[in-house]
Parts: sequence; structure tokens; C-alpha cells
Amino acid sequence: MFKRVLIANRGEIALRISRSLRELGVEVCIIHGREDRLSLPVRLSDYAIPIYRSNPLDSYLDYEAVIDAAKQVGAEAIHPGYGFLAENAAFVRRCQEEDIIFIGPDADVISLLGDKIEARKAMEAAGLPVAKGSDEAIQNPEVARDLAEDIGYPVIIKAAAGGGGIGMQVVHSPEEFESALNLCQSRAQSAFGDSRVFVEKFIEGAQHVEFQVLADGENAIHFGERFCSIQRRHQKLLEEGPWLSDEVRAEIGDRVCEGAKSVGYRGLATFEFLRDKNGEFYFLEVNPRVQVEHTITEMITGVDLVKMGIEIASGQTLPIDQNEIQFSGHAIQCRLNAEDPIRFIPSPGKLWDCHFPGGRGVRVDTHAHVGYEMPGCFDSLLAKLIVWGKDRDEAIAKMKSALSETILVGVETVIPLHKAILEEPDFIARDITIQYLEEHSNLLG
Ligand code: MV4
Repeated sequence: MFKRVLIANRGEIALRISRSLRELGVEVCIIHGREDRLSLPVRLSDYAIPIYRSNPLDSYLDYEAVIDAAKQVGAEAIHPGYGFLAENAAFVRRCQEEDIIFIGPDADVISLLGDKIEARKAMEAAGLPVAKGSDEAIQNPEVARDLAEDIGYPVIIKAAAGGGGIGMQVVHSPEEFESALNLCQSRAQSAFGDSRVFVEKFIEGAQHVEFQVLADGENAIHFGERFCSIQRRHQKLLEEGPWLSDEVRAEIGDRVCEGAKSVGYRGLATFEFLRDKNGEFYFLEVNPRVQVEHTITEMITGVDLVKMGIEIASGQTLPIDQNEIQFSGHAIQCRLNAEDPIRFIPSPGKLWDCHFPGGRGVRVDTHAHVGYEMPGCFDSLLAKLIVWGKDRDEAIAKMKSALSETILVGVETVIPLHKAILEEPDFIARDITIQYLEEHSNLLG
């Protein structure tokens, strides 16, 4: 195991990673920007390295400064968490050049999966179900329109370098096609510096289901699925699991393991799917990192995913077999963002009071405390409230109770929206698609 690891992140995930490092007996190093100098993950670290920049985000994005910090403290490995440098292949290559272990997959695998055309092609070849579509970038509007005609409208045009939905265009008829193509290409060019796009059948009325995978470069295991359809502008709000029958989980789980093995994947990964009304699955993309909602999986399987990811990075092989992974009960996570609960505008400020719930089956992952100055320049995630119940009904009841115990004074939060969702009949009946919040706008105030 490593002696010393550098966390290149902030907030709740920095604290989450430091917990696993401590359990493994590893010394915790962390970089930080000026805004975070008094934050809990910095105060609780063994070595804290300031990287102060006029643009606060640059403290966590300047990867040469991060590599210098790792060398300065003698850290053998860097944990990127999520966001910031987690999916930056150039940074991973620099780590390799400096003989610093990046806790995550190889640079080439990150590059492959970051290209949604290549990822789709690789996963289709490995036997994963994909929506009908193009297996190459499309340039010529005539060729593209013929393809769309063949697939059948509606179709969706997506950026190859995309993810997160940036620039996506849904097209309902041939007349709309050319201008949608141009728009998607120019959005892709300005967002990613890469104008390549591809076309897929648009899956209507779908749910968002994702599978948790862990692989060691040779073998892969899965930890079942999470249901993440409740989101707004591609930011998830409430996640839960399990969602599928044991049979479907085993089938899709098998396939995602084949997909991970086919690219020599190492570390934690999430395979995202759409699931349509008929229960058909369509691969979307692979997220090559720990995710905000990994906690759901930890609650229903009883494993420490972050710890396992670190063990794999240190050179160990998979610590457990697929048949050792057992699922128990139901977990729900509410993201407690410091935002206006109707318009989702960030609400920075000082936390004058702060109290979190506890008790059996209640978990809170947060860096918040009384006196914490919630900055406006970073993600608005203030805390994650996760509950476990023997079944979904018990988990819902427990979450309602836990939310009513939560006190956060000084910033606005999305707690009122979570409370409204937990009482909403379609939510209770599991009748939820990715359009849930748009179709239940009554919940927004
Ligand atoms: C789709 C789709 C419908 N059909 N692809 C959004 C983000 C990116 N990862 C892929 N996305 C979508 N791809 C086909 N063929 C609908 C979405 C989508 C979505 C997917 C998951 C979660 C929320 C979403 C919200 C809007 C659109």
C-alpha cells in the first residue's frame, strides 16, 4: 500500500477519500485554493499544499502545480476524486511521466472513453446494447439525413467529445436536420474544440440506470445498479438503488464486466444506460472515476468502493469475487445543494447553524460545519444525505424523517424540493423518467 497519497480535490469528496486513506493507514495530503484553506478536508489532512490562483477553479485545474505538490510532499499517488482533473488524459500522462500513480484508469483508456463515438463502438463490439446510430463522426448533411431516415425519427445529434448533454440536439423531421447538425457541430467546437458529432435514435420516455464496476486491468466485477433519473439540466438530484430485478441485473452486469475487460479497464467505473418503456437498455457512456452517488452502492452492498479503488491502483488484483457481492435493502441519496430550490441558482453564504441527522441506516457525507463559508465559485453540493431501509418504503420514510432533522441556516438548500418529491405519487409509484422534474413542475414552488 502507498505511504502517502495526494488528494487533488475539495469538499465532501476530499473528506470521503481521506477517510478511506486513513483506514488503509495512508498519510493524507491535499492541495487547496485560498477559499478552502480553512475547510475540514484541509484541517484534517496530514499535509496541505496551498495552490492560490486568481481564478479559484485554477487551484484545482493547474495540473503542473498539482504534480509539483505531489513531489514536494513525496506522495506516490494522486486521487483526483470527481470533476477537475479526474478525466483529464493529459494530466494522467504527466503523472505517468513523473512516476506518480494516478488513482484511476490509464490515459489511453480515458481518451478512448472520452470519445463517445469510440466508446460506443468499443462497447457495442463487447456486446453491450446500443441505440441504432452512426459508428463514425458524420460531416455530410446528406449522408447524415439518409442515416436518420434509416434509423427513423426522432434522432439525437451528440458531440463526440460531449457527455453531460452539452450541444445535444433532438431532431423530429428531415427539414430540421441540417440546422440542428450545424448547431450541434458549432456548440461542440466552442465547448470542446472538437466539432465531431454522431447520430442516434432518440430514446423517448427513458429512465437513467447506471452500473457500478470495479476492474483491475484483467478482470471486472459489478456492484449492481443505481437509478438516477431525477435530475435537472444534467445535474442529478436524488438517486436510489437497487432498481432492477435480479435477472436483469445479472444480465446487464455481465455485459458491463465484458465491456470493462475489453478495454483493459483499471479502477472504478460507471456504465450509464437509458432504459426505455419496454425495459430495453441502451449504453450511453462510461464515467471513468468515482461518482457522487457511489454511496448508494456502498449502502446496499456494504463495501468501501473508494478503498477498493485505491487498493487496485496500488497494484492489487480484485479483492473479491462477483459471487461475494450481495445486495441488501434499499438506499436513497438526496443531494443537499446550496441552491434556491425553484430556480437552482447557487446560494453561497455562511452557515450560521448546521445540524445533520443520524441514527441507524443514516449516512451524511459532507464538509459542512457551523461557520462554514459556502463559496459561490465551486459546485453547490454541500452535503449528501443517504439512508438505508429494508425496502423502498422504509427508505422513503427514513429519508423524510432525516430531512426534517436537518438544520442548515445561512444558505438556501434544495431540501424543500426533496421533501415534495418524497410525497409525490408518481415518485412513490416508481413512475419516473428523465423528464420527471419537467413533468412535475408543480414541485418547483
Ligand atoms: C440520449 C437521450 C435519448 N436518446 N441518447 C444526456 C447526457 C448524455 N450522457 C446522454 N444524454 C441523453 N442521451 C439517446 N439516444 C437522452 C439523454 C438525456 C439524458 C440522459 C440521462 C440522464 C438525463 C438526461 C436528460 C436529458 C437527455
